[in-house]
Amino acid sequence: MAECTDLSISPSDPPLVAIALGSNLGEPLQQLRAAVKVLGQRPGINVLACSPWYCTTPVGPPQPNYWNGCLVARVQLSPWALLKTLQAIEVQFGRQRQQHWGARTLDLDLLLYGDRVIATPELTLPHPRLAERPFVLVPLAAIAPHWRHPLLGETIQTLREQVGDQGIIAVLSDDAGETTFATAADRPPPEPR
Ligand code: PH2
Ligand code: MG
Ligand code: MG
Repeated sequence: MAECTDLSISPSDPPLVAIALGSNLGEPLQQLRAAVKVLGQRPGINVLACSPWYCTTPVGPPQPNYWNGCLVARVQLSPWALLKTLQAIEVQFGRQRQQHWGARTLDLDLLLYGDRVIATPELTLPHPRLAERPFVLVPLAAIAPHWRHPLLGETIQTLREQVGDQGIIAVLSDDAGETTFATAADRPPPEPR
């Protein structure tokens, strides 16, 4: 008889997941902070860490700059149940089905679910573009540098070093309450005296 036992999840060991957050419409920072709170209030989702927020240049069609961040959570939901939850929260925050790679009030992307590798029409894990995107790897490396990409075998920190800082304009730490600009050129001009 064919065995069909999934040993990668056991009830006593809820898996860690990494989720990317992005917004470039409405009040992005307010929406992102509210989304972290809403996610953490959902049954079966325990948010363990949230990165600083990064202002990033848009990838795709012309549109406003994004604010991006990542969080790590422990979940007691299947990958598909978690995906449905993320989609429902996007809708709750006014997300419209929009242009491919176009502007949005809230984007929640499931990046990693433990070391699971999944390829179905509705869900691909790890996220297929995770290793290419500074706007994902820079925040993720801030909270999960040692997590290994289950297909590439490299750590998030190594992948982050490989992609560099392209498109990262500024970083805002909610703890420090301070915005740091990535390059002098992105700094607003000083106030005239
Ligand atoms: N998301 C997209 C398309 N382009 N660009 C940046 N900088 N950040 C994003 O989160 C982003 C994007 C579609 O999900
Ligand atoms: Mg996205
Ligand atoms: Mg998305």
